[in-house]
Amino acid sequence: MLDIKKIRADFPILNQQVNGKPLVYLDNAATSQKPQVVIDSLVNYYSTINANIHRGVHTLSQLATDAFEQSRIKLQQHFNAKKSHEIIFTSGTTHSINIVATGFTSLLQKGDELIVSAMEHHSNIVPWQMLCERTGAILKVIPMNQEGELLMDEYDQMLSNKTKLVFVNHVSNALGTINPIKEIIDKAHQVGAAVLIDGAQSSPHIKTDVQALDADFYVVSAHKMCGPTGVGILYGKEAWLNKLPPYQGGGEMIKEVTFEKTTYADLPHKFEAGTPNIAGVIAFGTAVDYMNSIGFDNIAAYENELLQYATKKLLQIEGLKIYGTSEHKTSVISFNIGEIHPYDIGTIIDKLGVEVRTGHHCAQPIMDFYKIPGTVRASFSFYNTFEEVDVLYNALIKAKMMLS
Ligand code: C6P
Repeated sequence: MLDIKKIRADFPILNQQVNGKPLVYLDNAATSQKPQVVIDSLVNYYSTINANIHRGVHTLSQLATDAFEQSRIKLQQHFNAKKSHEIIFTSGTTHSINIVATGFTSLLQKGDELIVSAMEHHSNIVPWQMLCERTGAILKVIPMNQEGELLMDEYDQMLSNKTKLVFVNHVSNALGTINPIKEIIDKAHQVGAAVLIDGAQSSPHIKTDVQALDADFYVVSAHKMCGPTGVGILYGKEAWLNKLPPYQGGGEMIKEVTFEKTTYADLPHKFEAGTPNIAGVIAFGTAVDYMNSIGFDNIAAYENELLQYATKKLLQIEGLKIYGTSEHKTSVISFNIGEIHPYDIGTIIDKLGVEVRTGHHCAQPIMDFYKIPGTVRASFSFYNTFEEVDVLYNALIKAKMMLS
């Protein structure tokens, strides 16, 4: 199906040793590795067309602007947005959510209700809590079960004509659960609420059609999709983006400035004040092309095989408990072994070349739910191999022996 050997050759970082052992990179949910074409795209921009965009009549500026805008089209096509100006370039998911949360300040009243899920990353909790503090709106939480699945009946009960906004992740970073976002969106729309979907963890695994979903906002970080850090998108329906005020004032987001009154530029520039991450945006387009050349169906099928194999293998370790056991999940395994602290496991297996994330994964409410300090999280990408799962397994056996 996928030629993994060939794919791995695209990622220069994978071919190295860490602590004297071959690198086994299983922290893809934190950030993915970058193929050579993406690295080349960054270098080519700086070595051949580096100039500020939308500003100059000179040739370099026009070449840079064309490449930047070409990337917007690529992102529009990838997520099937109706219009290219519905794609706003941001510094990442966190920035995108803050644009929307801040923008809603003037659109809410005291007593309005907002709904979040129990399995969100802090980025999709804190900006909304700040919004509630500013406006007097009330935050309600869709609970989850032990498997790490949302209780949809409870969601149904929460919705009312007071509900103004619902924000949930498409995929949980700490559990891997794929949430039923189409149902969540449709039900919210029935009561007139807008929906923001945090696509940070779905975008590396699932090709999303924002029009088919009917999402009002969909937010993504490039660095989890083989792209560079410091860039992402806010997709918003045109009508919503027109309704929201700009987030930052500055250059490029204006139509006309006088000391008496400033008028704002049209979309997308209204939300893109200042010089953006030009190289990052261009390389994001390259990353999306790269992932599409492999194919999201192929990626999902292969990663699911890896997930099934790794789950079976890891469960052979006595005392290992997996958090997030939904049937619908991406290639993330969050676990603990007995009472051993996740940090200790992470530290030992790092010495064996295995890189995983440990801790609360910026999702403390999930850890509180399970009454644990954190987990060890192994997150797999399409360039990982079955042999690497075996290396992880052996490293965990060793860590368990040393720590028990
Ligand atoms: N999760 C993880 O290890 P930024 O940092 O803005 O690119 O993405 C924030 C974010 C928002 N939502 C979800 C679901 C996420 O997983 C993340 C980032 C990383 O799980 C780093 S904390």
